[in-house]
Amino acid sequence: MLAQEEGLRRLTHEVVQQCPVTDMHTHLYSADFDSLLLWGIDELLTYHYLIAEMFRHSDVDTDTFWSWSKQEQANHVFQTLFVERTPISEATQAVVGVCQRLGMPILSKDIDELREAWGSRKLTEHIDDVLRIANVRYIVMTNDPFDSLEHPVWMNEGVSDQRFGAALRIDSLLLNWTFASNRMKAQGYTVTEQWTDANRDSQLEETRRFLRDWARRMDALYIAASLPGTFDYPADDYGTAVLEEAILPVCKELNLPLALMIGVKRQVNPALLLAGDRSECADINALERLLVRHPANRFMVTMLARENQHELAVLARKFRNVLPFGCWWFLHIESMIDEMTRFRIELLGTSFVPQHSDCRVLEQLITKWCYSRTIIANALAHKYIRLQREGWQVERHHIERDVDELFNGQFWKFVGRERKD
Ligand code: RAT
Ligand code: ZN
Repeated sequence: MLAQEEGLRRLTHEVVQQCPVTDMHTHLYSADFDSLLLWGIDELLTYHYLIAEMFRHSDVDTDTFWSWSKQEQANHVFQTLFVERTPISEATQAVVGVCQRLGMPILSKDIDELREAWGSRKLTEHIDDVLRIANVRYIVMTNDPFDSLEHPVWMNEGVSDQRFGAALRIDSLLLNWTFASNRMKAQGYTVTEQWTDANRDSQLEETRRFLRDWARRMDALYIAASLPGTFDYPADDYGTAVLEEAILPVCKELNLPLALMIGVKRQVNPALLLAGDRSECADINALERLLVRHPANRFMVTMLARENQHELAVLARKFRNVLPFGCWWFLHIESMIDEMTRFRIELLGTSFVPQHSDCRVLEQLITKWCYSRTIIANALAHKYIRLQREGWQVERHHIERDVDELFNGQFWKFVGRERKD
């Protein structure tokens, strides 16, 4: 590589590292939510991505494992994946990276030493430190209106930390009406488990009222649902009615995008609990029909199967009301982020959101973003060098503008809100 090109590559990495990011989908909470905010070594080690990997090596019976305390589970994961083996998978490497960057003694391979080191951290300062090291400026949570643990916050002062925003998550409204209707009923909405011709309109009216109330209460940035790969649209079921006649109208009325996370097959191995889901390929035609029929709605879309990624990027070229985002879950690995980011840039320029962290444990922000930034910078540098070879002069402010658009601008423009800087 010519010295000038090496300079451009280094400049790109520098800009990408320095640009604070908006993390548009996480499972993190602000400290207002008390025990819902997960942090520390025991939570890091019992992350469900690691638990699935531990079960591949260990003979421990699943019921026995789940009967253990969190600390005992963490001990077993640590022993299996970090002491008896080399932590080379994406999820295990991330724990090593978190410890190194926070100055925690991972090399001692002594979990009690790690616990002790974490024990000296004060949560409020720790949150500041993690966000500073990860260079994350804003975190979008995933907020479940049916989770009673969240209610004390929403029914009182709301979120006090301005770096955290809400996303109203409503999977069960589309996938499990029995559960959703009973929870809605308990909150005072007049709905029933059974759909009949006679109650259809009032069920939908109450669902709209429920969505409006919660979107306003949370000041939600968007409404979100994750869906199976078998998602079909339109379908002759209550799900399509709820989508078309409740969710999409409320999104339009409140000017909110709908985030669809498509391609998860839940509980293929229920014995693994949260770790028991897998990815499944979806039919992109369902999404296409949704976009065709609802041009006045905005959709943020991520898909879980690798097979769906290229066609999603192509579809996004045809519909500006869709914003592809992130490399989700099993795609949040070095090789997939690299592949997806490259062809997304090639097909979409800067009109997508390259990554979200999906963190469940606070400290994961550090490595999930650090690794993603490096891969994204590599992909961008490659494009800038090629562009320069074509005769274009690439300057620092161009790179800054592009990276800011990818890391912040696309999201805030799409949600139609003022940026939180
Ligand atoms: O990535 C995850 O942790 C998954 O368990 C899911 O939560 C997924 O990201 C989702 O939002 O449904
Ligand atoms: Zn998620």
